[in-house]
Amino acid sequence: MFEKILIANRGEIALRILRACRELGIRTVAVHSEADTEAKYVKLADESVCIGPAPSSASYLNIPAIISAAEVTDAEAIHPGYGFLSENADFAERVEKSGFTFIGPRPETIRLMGDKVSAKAAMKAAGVPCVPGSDGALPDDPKEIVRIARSVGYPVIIKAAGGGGGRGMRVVHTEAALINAVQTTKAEAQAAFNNPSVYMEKFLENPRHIEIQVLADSFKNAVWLGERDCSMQRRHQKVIEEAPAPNINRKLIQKIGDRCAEACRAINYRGAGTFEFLYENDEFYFIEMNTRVQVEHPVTEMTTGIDIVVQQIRVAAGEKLALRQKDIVPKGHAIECRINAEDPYKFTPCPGRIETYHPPGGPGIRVDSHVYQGYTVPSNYDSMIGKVIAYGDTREQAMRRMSIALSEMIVGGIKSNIALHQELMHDARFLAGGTSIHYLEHKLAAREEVNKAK
Ligand code: MV4
Repeated sequence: MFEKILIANRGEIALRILRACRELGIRTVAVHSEADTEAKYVKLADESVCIGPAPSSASYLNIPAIISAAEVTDAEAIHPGYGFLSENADFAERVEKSGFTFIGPRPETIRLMGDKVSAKAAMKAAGVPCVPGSDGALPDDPKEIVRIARSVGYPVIIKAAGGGGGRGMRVVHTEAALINAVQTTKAEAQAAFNNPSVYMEKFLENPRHIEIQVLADSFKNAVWLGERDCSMQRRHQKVIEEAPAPNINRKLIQKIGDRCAEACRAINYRGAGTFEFLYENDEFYFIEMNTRVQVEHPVTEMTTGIDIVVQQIRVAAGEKLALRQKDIVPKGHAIECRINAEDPYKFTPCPGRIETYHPPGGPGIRVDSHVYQGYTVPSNYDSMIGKVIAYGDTREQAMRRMSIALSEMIVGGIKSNIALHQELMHDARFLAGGTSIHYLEHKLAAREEVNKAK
């Protein structure tokens, strides 16, 4: 096992990784920007190194500074967390070339999944069901593009190979709009990702976002840890996640989960990963794979009892997975609310000093947060200040416990989205389970209409 790990991230996930290291008896190095000097995980880490000024481009994305920090502190491995450099294949490669272990998949795997065209081709070949569409990147010939769209059937969606997570996509409803849309998406893709390659899929009008968590070691052992429903989102930012996904046939999920684990073995996947699917009319369609630990990993930890971050570190250190698929039997229900420093209905970020802070507690409540009373939320990074996770025997109990937790929670001095979460815990359609990716935006738009009329 490693003796020392450098945590190349900030905020709640830096603290989460630090806790996993503690449990494994591994010493920690926190790297931080000038804006994060007072952060809790920086104080808790065995060592800390300031790697640059507040903007992430100069600190958390500063590859030479992070590698130098690992060199001067004698760290053996680097955990990238989520966001920042976590899915940057060049970073993973430079970490390994400098003699450190990157806690994540091999750089080639990150590259394969980073290109959404190659990711889809690999998953299709491995037997994972994908959204019907073009076989690979679209050709240049407009006649060919028209022919492909006719065979897929309108509406279609044009997506950038270098995109993902909602960036670089365009829906096309008619043949008249097709070629222009492809040209525009290509130009945008070239500008944003330095890669003009685009592909086409059937556009699914009202799907749910369901994802499968996997874990794999370097010896072709792979397991899946159940699914998460992340449909409650706004502008591609997830707001609430839960496990298991309500109102879906268990046999169907079993089949898809087994396919994901099989695909991991097929591509020799290593580490934690997530297969993202759209789910509509009782069918699953793969769209993308994430090669990192995700914000919402705790709901899976609560339902499986497996520490995903500890497992990431173990397999990166070259251990064999000790988990067997038959022993992974998710139990109960978990739900996570992302707590953001923002206006609960206008969504404008609200950084600043937390004057009062009272986190919730009680049976089944977990709080993953790095903040404390007197902490100042910096304006340089995203607005998430923590996550409340509620576990229960049933979905109803988990939601009830979440509602109690939210009612106890006080974050004073700055605005937070706690009130929005509390409203959602009592939303009849959400309580029924199975709302689509468009539900929250439609609800908020309807709310706006009512407010205008008043
Ligand atoms: C889609 C889609 C409908 N049909 N693909 C957006 C994020 C990226 N991961 C893929 N996305 C979508 N791809 C097809 N063929 C709708 C979305 C989408 C979406 C997906 C997941 C979660 C939230 C979303 C919000 C808007 C659109």
